[in-house]
Amino acid sequence: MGKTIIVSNRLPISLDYKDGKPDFKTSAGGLATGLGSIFEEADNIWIGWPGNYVEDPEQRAEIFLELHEHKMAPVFLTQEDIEEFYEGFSNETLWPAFHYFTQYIAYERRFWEAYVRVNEKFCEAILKKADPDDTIWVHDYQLLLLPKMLRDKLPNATIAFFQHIPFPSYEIIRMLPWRRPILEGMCGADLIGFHTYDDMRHFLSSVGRILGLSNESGYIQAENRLINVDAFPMGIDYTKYSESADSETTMAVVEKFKKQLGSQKLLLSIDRLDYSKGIPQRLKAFDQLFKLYPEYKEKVSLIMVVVPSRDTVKEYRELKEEIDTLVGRINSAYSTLNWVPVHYFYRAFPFEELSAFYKMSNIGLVTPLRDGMNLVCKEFVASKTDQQGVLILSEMAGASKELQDAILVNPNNMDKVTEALHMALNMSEEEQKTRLVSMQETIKRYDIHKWVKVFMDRLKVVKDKQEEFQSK
Ligand code: GDG
Repeated sequence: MGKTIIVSNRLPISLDYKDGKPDFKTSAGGLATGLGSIFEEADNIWIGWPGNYVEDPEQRAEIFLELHEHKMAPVFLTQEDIEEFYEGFSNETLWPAFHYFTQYIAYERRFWEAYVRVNEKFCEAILKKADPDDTIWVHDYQLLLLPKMLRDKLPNATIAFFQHIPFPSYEIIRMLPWRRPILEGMCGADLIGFHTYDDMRHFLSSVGRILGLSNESGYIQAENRLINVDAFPMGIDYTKYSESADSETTMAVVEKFKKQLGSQKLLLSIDRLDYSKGIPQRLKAFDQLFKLYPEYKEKVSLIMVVVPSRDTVKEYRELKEEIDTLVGRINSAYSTLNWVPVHYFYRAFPFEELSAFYKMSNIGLVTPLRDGMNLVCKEFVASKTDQQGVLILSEMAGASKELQDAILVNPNNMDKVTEALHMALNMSEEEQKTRLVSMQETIKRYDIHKWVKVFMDRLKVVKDKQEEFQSK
């Protein structure tokens, strides 16, 4: 049994410089927490980009050594790689395509060439560390070609792939000039995981129609290999959120915030700046609430956190302007001297403050137009330790498949979102509790640790089947 190598575009760290020396902070994101149990074992390692452009070879060497101490290995990207592979093909071609924003897809040959080049760079970095019997777990859409590149070099390695964003219908995939190498790249893995059954079905249908490979119960037979494809809905670190909600630190922050805010009911929305998140649509539905139900004026506020992201890209800059304008319009129309309808923050908050927002808000408003899973809604539910609160959740988020006790809405249907707000604001305490208890049971049972275990257990089963198949 070899070691496990985790591969993702970004390493789970943030890199700064203090007095000219690299200074790392490990980021406690969901993936890092979940994979922590595997990552910390034996000689397992994590390979990825540290997230900055580092030109100086001496600095690179320092980073290399420092990361080595943390069982990580860096893949360094050049300015060109960052622009063409990361911002280009990953974020301007695959991201919009996979989220059904076909009008935003960039069809640039140089982006594609950079994507191939950087996937090869990752492959080389892995080959320096990998032994033939290692398990390599590749994550997400920036590295779709990597499983095949690795398979060509390490035919017997155990290779898994998990896609964190949606996998769209064949009708979208067929639009991409590079559809074939993309699907072939993914099929280098033994196990391919998605968040939902629909993503999985879309992938199998594309593989069938574009590569001509059929499947039986999620097993694709490709030349001399079996590939298993399935849905593994990702969970959160439930205990971290539920415990934090009741911690002294969080309670103190809640207390402080409440004093500043007053007694109005609070809606909460937290997203990275992205057109897939449906932020303008959400604001319009909120605006309509005051038009249809003026009695909510001065009684309800929206806390809206938008985490800065990709703001070098034109569509994101335009989206930011649209959000700024809408918030300005709503606030200027309804604000009074002691009440503001939208508390809008274009920045990230420390975990304790995020936790306080989850704890103190009455309604979680999570209405993406498209989302692979969406962890914010699960974190909101886990933080409701007093079992009071209502989740309004988009049908287009992967999480909606599990959280059927949320008020589910089509985020494009403004009237329905406004009605959902009205319903949530009037829901009895008893109903809030019934719905939350049911959702909490689900999220607690399928937490991030369970997700990793189920995925890794399946990988073993697939590998055994593979051996059986090849020995026939
Ligand atoms: C992908 C897929 C899929 C947000 N604001 C702050 C903050 N956050 C944290 C949240 C949450 C995370 O960021 C966002 O999680 P999402 O699931 O919404 O989205 P991504 O991780 O960007 O993206 C997505 C996910 O992968 C997992 O597979 O669900 O569909 O797009 O954990 O809490 N954290 C802090 N301050 C903030 O202001 N500290």
